[in-house]
Amino acid sequence: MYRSFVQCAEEAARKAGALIKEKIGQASEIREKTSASDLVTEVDKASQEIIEKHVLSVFPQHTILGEEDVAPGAYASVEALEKARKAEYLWIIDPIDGTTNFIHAFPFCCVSIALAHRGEVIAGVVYDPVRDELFRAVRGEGATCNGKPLRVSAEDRLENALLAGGFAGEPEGARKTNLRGLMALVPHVRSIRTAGSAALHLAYVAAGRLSGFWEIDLNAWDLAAGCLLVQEAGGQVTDTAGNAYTLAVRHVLATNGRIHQDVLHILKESEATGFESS
Ligand code: 2AM
Ligand code: CA
Ligand code: CA
Ligand code: CA
Repeated sequence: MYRSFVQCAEEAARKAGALIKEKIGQASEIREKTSASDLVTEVDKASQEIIEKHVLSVFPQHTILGEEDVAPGAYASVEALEKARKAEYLWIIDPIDGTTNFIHAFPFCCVSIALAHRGEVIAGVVYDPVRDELFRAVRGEGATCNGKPLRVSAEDRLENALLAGGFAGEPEGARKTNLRGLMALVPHVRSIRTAGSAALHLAYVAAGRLSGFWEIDLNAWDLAAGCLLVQEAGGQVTDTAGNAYTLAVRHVLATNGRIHQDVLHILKESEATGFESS
């Protein structure tokens, strides 16, 4: 049964991905949601419609939570968890993760689709249409990229670890916190990338290309599919205070497991595990 769910997610992601690939760098309607760094285009909306239509054509009784259905600036993670517990099956959709990159023709964006059953994520797909890489995970059955099994990196020394972070949210809130974390971590690691798509960074942790990813102030749709990928590839996902991942988490740390405590410790020491307004 889980297999047909993930099959549906994959079909939807590929359909939407084809549009994203065709339109990258060519959005014609770019609108600010809450600020000049929080944007939406007609392609985000079209992608969401394609995914919703596909999912509902296969599972008409299921419920959908898509980023572009939610009011700008709303934090939907707690709501997502509540909705997910009530709705037997909830699809959590990010129609373009990395909209800023998509607008700027910086080729690092993806579609993220997860399915939660009574609040637990059971299947997830992250699709990068530029590289045609389809990452998929089914709870208890592992994770793959284009059919090949994924395994997190074996790196256990922070000094050899390549990490990624990001700058979601408000300049004076989450971004400041992310910057504190970045400044605290950068002396201890090989390097840090911030390429602008949380879901794709998480897929890269699952694939062992990165040993860890953290970011403050994300939403359920940024995280749900990517976090399952990391868990199913043998990694560890918590919030930045070290609590287990749930759909309500907004401040995330996902690693290969081996470096998890070291990174947590540095983030905690630097007080980069949350932000003032939360
Ligand atoms: P998005 O492209 O779907 O908006 C960039 O650091 C990452 O944070 C992206 O995954 C981006 O997803 C996400 N993000 C979440 N909230 C954001 C915000 N208010 N501004 C910019 N990026 C945000
Ligand atoms: Ca967005
Ligand atoms: Ca996103
Ligand atoms: Ca998005």
